[in-house]
Amino acid sequence: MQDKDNKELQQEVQNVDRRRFMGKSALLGAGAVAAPMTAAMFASMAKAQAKEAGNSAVVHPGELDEYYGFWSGGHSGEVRILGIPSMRELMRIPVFNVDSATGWGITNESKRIKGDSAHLLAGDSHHPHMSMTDGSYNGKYVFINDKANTRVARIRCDVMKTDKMLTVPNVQAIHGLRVQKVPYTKYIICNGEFEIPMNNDGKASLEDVSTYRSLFNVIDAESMEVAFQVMVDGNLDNTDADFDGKYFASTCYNSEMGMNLGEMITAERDHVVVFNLARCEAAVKAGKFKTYNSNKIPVLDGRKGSELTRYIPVPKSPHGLNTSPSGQYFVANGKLSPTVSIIAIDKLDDLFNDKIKPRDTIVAEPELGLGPLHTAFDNRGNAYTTLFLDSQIAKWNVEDAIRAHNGEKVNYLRQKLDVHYQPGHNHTSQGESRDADGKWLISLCKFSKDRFLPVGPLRPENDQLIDISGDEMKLVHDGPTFAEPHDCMIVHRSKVKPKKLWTRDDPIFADTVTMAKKDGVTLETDNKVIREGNKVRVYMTSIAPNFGMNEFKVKLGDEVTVVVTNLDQVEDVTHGFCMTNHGVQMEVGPQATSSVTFIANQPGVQWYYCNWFCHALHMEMRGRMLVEA
Ligand code: CUK
Ligand code: CUA
Repeated sequence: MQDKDNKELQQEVQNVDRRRFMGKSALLGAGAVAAPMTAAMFASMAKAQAKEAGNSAVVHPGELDEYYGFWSGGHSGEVRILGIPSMRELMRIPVFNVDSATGWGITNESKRIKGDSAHLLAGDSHHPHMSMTDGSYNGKYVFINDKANTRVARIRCDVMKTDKMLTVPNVQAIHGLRVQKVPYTKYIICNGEFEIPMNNDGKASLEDVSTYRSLFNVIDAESMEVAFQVMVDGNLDNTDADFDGKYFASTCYNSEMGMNLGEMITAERDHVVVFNLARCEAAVKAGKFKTYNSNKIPVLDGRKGSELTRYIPVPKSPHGLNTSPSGQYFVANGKLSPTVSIIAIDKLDDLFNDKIKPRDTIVAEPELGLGPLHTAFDNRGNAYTTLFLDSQIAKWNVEDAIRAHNGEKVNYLRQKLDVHYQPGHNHTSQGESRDADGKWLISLCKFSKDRFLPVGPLRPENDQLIDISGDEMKLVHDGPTFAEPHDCMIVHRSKVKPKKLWTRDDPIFADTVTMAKKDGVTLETDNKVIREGNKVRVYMTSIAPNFGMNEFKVKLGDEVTVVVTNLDQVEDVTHGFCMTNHGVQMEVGPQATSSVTFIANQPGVQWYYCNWFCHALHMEMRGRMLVEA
């Protein structure tokens, strides 16, 4: 299946190349150049053309991108899908926000998924990461954290909708998030960043910071429940997993447990905390845990001296933590230090068996420039580190950095490229998986300054596309983005298989189907009003350009639930439902059911209409709610 896709893609790429080449030579032929082209000229031109086309950022109208890019939306709370290399925004997936277009946060289905946090209107999403099998993306889920409200959500990639959300207990502000890579994504790992008292019930002294803790969280990817948590010393920041299924590592700042900036940066060194998965699972099984805040989640003690963790000292306030796709190294990015620390993963067994000291796992600390935040990798042994203060990407060679550390005279720095401006994360095509392919690099720049037309005091950010396929990095595209993508991941399109229509047994609206059954309603055929006291359930179908019901009657003050089932089987024929003057609207995809509940608080005639353009008679697709006073 995948091979077939790759073949198809290759064929397409060849066709594109041919078209582009013919276009250019035709242009040359038609121009004012009178001298006839020699065969040699033609050949060298073809060669130059072929090299350029090998990694072209041009995607012509009607052509498809080679990669899906999943972007976090920062404090917009959403996730976005971009096509790479065109950088065209393809879709927005509302997650922690409320979305007017799709009704996310408004419909009953989305409120059920949001669960105990459905009343929250805001979020701060930083780190989108796709589930993996044996270190390769498997196209099943994308997970994302909410720093603002301590949540983790899951997006189902077959429909590109959020299907699970969890508020993580015992911690505050989920920050770094990644997935277990090997043997498969059984767990999502994420960091509780802000330290809080254990228990945080306001009963003990809040001034006594000695009870404040930050926890590492291990969440079951299928059930989306917390499997266990590990208490650490210091504040956790970013995290990543190895390619052996054995270790997770997190950067850890504020080992001082300071409560203000000055106190947080006094120590010369902070840590990378390494977690031993097998030992943690065994400790949970053996019951060696405590519980807090009246919930049952096992909390293991992974503070200094524990069997479950090791603390590797690194320069103070490290930030990004990235595993090299070869599976050999964890790279911790210095932030305040101009260096990154390279940890050899094959030394961790010895570290956990106390045969070596923590610092013995560090095989190099190359100096790269000011403000290293995050590192990405290609498939040729090179790393790309964002330098926030220098506004640059440093390209360096990992093995050369290790040789230099061992005293050899080699220059590990390959190139520094100016980016615009102040980059945070960067990401290479498939670079966090085994399938790093060294084609594209995205630099997520926090400021765009002079790069775009001014649009008022608030400016867009700038996600820059960089061609890394050659010896030199080349900036090829500026991409303005709205607040505030922190991170992205880039997956080959052959790995993602979205559906074209919903299936009637989809779990996202299964509870609504159950409710209809209880009311004796068959959603696919019935158009019916069910009254129960002052609760009214209105079931209707839709087929372009008609709702199954042109009018229904309720009484002023009734609680009305409208359930719409879209019977259209045509790809892309999405209907909507909006009740005028009631602040509710929703998307109803082909073959899906959506529902929304509101109070009929205005007397008289209230029109409802379809708000997703579906048909030449889309404007006529409407009906009346008759509200009797
Ligand atoms: S953090 Cu934002 S630039 Cu939340 Cu991944 Cu480093
Ligand atoms: Cu149905 Cu527009």
